Amino acid sequence: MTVEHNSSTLVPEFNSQSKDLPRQLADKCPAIIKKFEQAYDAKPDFVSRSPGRVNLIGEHIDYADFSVLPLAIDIDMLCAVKVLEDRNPSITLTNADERFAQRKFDLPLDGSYVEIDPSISDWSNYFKCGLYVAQEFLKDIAPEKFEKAPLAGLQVFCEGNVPTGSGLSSSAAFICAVALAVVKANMGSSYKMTKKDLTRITVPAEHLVGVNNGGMDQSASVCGEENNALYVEFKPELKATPFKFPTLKNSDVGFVIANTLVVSNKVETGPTNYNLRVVEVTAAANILGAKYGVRVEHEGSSSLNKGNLRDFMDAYYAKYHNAKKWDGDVATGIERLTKMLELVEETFAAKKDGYSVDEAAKDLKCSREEFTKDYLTTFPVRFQVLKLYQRAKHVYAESLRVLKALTVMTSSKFESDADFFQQFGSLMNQSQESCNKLYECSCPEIDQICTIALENGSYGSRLTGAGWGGCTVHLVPSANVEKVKKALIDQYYKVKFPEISEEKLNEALIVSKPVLGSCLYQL
Ligand code: NG1
Ligand code: MG
Repeated sequence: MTVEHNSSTLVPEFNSQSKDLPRQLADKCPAIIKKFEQAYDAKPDFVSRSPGRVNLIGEHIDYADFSVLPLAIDIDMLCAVKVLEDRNPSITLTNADERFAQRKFDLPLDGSYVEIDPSISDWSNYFKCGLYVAQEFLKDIAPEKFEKAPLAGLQVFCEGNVPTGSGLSSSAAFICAVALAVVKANMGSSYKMTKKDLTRITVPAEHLVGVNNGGMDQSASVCGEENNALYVEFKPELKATPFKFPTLKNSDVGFVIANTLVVSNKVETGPTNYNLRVVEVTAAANILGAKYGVRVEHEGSSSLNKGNLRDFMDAYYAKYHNAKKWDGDVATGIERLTKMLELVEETFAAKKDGYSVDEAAKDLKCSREEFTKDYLTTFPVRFQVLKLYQRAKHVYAESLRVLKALTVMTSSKFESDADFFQQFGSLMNQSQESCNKLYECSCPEIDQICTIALENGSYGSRLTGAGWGGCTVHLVPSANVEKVKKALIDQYYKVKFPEISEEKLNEALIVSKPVLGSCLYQL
């Protein structure tokens, strides 16, 4: 570990005089300020910014509270904001992207929340998610001011280059920038937000539009550090520890991000994909609990109000080994996760074809109605069977790979550069195999891109983010980056999209160093 964890430090704020003004702000603020002026005929007060992220390894385990290895990347969402002094406050939203039309809505005068209708798919819904969690936070820190009074009216101009539905967290980048902006707009310079608070409040924000996500994206977007990847832990408390890639003899560690350009919208596909997986792994955790006679309880809020696979692991170790909850220690984690994989075999291997609702209810010792109410109602899902064996096995095995990957990343003893690339790459490849076969969240385009990259100089290739389309990430020594890019252009992009423009190609293939997370620019 090269840097102390930074989650309780303040979200940084800059202005044009700042010596350390990040390039992301220096490059982009002048343009967005100008666009704001054109749209509103006034100057904004400040700009908030939050980046997208790529996850190197650890997919679909954040909602089971297992640690992940993401980094913030050099694409982001910016919001230029002017605070209005109006007795009937409203918020006007303008987006640089013409696909997203201007929106305006009033802020309730009694201090209640703006309604969000998750059944419609509109970009302003994501703004409202950020607004909602920021308002909750404001009521918490300054009840006398915000309990019964409206928030400040705003004019907002949004501009971003994180592709939507691509697994690079456009939604989290937007929501984090919005929540930060709303707190800033309402508290002025009297209050400085910590990274930890911004992460904590934004993690559940997307639940409001029906996505039952974990906390990886917001942690990475908020806590990103220049030139550092992050080891993000969710328990015993949310913590993002920055670390540098190892220094190799003859090569730099590079990651190529390649977008399949197959868009997967989680709000629309949730019932059969993302939200269904959350249900499957939560049901698996509780069936394990029933079988081994332990109470699988979750501390704090959880979207399904049920314990998850990490809670089961802790409960099992408490009962059978009189052991404390896992505190994140790597060796202990490896030992316990290995045991969990055995229990998954014991419990589910006989039913690899999956569970019907009745079968799951029987193993949980509850009625069909109770199961439906507890698992299938808050976030509606559609399925033939619940594949508990495959999903639980993926979560425990993937969590184990993250610990091994962290060990490789933070080691300095490599026989050769290739030794590092092979060790880390092989974990990434195993992750992809598991996402494909066990979690079934890959797709033919992802598989194709991974094959091409691996044949042309990548050591590890996998999907990143939720999958079912979206982006892939490839571990590529700097010397091979151009070769991998060219192969993907010739063999994937130009074949699948013969008309593809240079501009679109540049957006689809990203090579980015880790960048700073959320920040503010004061005019
Ligand atoms: P993407 O696809 O980048 O939005 C999603 C979840 C994460 C995590 C990954 C899978 C949201 C907002 N984020 O990421 O929490 O579960 O999938 O590892 O849905
Ligand atoms: Mg998203």
